[in-house]
Amino acid sequence: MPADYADAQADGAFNPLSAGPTQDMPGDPARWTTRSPRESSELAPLAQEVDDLLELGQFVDFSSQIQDIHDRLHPWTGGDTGDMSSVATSAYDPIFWAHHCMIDRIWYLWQLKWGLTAIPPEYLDLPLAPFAYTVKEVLDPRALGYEYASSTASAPIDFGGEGEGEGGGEETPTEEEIPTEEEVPAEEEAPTEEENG
Ligand SMILES: [Cu+2]
Repeated sequence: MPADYADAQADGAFNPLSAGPTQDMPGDPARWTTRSPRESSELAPLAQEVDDLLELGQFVDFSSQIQDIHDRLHPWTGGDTGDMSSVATSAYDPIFWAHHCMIDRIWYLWQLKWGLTAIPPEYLDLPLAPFAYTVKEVLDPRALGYEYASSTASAPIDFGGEGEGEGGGEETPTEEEIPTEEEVPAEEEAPTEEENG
């Protein structure tokens, strides 16, 4: 368990990553979440397993193995009594969100490696109730307003037209499309009168 999540205190105050408040549930009054993590050594093979996972070109293999990796982290963190071991309470633990972000990131890295055409087309229009989205609408995190840092090298981000006009969008820009330093105006450079027209 990383200290950022395990330590109850940070900078002399309560560490909000260490536990979260639950709400009143039948037979389980509002309280703070708990964990009972297992041995760190149990997680040692995971890094290699994730590398191997990204080499699986068949969606069905990838999907079942990422589900398995996801499933193992819940009881590892929660142990016999902790909230991460229970579907009803796991999302109250702050570490749940880091765990699910990592699963989502691996899924995105797989998409970047194998392409959207590797996803069986019959899944793309399935609704994701209760949300007003279909599968194909949530494949690209950039469309949802976020991005994963280590994935930006191969997939430039379009921040929505605030930039200098080139280099955004879906495709990796070709060399001619990447503006040279002279072509990119300095931010503080005011337009001349002629340019203002
Ligand atoms: Cu989960």
